[in-house]
Amino acid sequence: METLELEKPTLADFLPLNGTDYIEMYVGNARQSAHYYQTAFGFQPVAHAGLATGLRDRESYVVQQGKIRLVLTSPLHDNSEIGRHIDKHGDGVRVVALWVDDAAKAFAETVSRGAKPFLEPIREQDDRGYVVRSGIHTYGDTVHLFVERSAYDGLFLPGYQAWNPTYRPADVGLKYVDHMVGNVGWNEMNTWMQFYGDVMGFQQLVSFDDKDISTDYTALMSKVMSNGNGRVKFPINEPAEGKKKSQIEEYLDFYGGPGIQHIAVATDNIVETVLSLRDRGVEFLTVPDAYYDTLQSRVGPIDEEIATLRQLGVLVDRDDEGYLLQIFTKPVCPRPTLFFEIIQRKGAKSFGKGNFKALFEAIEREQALRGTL
Ligand code: TYF
Ligand code: FE
Repeated sequence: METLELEKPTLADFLPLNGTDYIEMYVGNARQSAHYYQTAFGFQPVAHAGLATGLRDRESYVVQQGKIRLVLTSPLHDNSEIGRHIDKHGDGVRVVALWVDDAAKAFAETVSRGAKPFLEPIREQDDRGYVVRSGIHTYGDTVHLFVERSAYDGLFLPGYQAWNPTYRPADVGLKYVDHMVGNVGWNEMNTWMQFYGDVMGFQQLVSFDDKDISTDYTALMSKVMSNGNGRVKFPINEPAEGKKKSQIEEYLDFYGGPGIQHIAVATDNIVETVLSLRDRGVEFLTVPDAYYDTLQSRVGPIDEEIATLRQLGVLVDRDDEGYLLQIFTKPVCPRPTLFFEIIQRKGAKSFGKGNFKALFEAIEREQALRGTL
């Protein structure tokens, strides 16, 4: 069973965060990516910036579902910072933007604690008010922007115009970003735990059953950092030696270094959400049938029909406070790098790590049945 505790008593929060503001991905074809997130994932069109708004170097589309805002950005010329990011990483997350009340203070507090500056506080304005943004580097080529928007009531940011296509597939019930996971290099997990602790004032969410996590099963190590109010949670993975090549090492090889591995988005009806996503062509990791044979005894009574979860491949895990349901998409790009997790929490505050062991054991039971173990 997992129980989460803050490691230290909460100190005065020098970096208060209201939540995730947006996630910006650098992609080869922002127009087609935006169409994909509309069509497959049910994101709604919001705003656009590019040649039509006077930009010369990039084109961006903003789509939103619940509180989840994605920005898809492509370069308009060669030799650009965006193009180099795509060449190195493939499509991937460049910016994890955090919503703050004071972007200048967020910058000053984090830089004074050792953050590498990415963007000095800058105020951008249009007829809907102004936004202040600032930013710092984190692992790999990933950056955090701090977005202050209390004096702004426009659609997204100054410089963007409304994007109002008639094509608007329905949403699929996605509500908010639950967590975003970073993969870092061999033995780098503690460095980045310290970064989120010392530089950003996060604390570790400690869980009892992941004592030096399930390396027997998964060849990775993972710890979770959370900001003070719990609205921003960043699990961090590093590879470990195992029987097979670590999936984290594979990510690092294909991504060309550390970066965002998955974006976990919450729903309050995972069965309906996953049914819609499957209808629209989103592909999920398959789960060995044997996983469901022991599910009831592992997690106890749950509201959902196990037959339904089995049919969809939804996973379940329990901790001291409740349970959670989760499912993972296949990577959303050619490289085995970025994927999405759909999660529904029913009290549980953990991340489903019991599923590593349960999945591993299910695979072994099936191998034993086939006589290949
Ligand atoms: O964010 C996390 O740490 C979890 C990790 O079957 C995870 O999503 C990965 C696979 C799995 C259960 C949990
Ligand atoms: Fe996750």
